[in-house]
Amino acid sequence: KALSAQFRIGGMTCANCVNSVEGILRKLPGIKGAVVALATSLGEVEYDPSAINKDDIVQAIEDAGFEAEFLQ
Ligand code: 9UX
Repeated sequence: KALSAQFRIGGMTCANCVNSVEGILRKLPGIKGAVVALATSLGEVEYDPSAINKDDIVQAIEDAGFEAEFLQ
């Protein structure tokens, strides 16, 4: 079953950043959906916990040059 989790993201300064973060997330295995909002610096992913975990998701975002932290 897919889980959904919210994260705070740092380092996004324009709309293209949003597109690139969403694109990175959507290409990861186990990600069912990803949305990121520039105005609030918040994002939400829907993911399959048997395929990917939160640490992997944070790592992928940080590898792209942003910061990320799950809210819970
Ligand atoms: Mo916009 Mo984001 O020019 O890394 S793409 S700042």
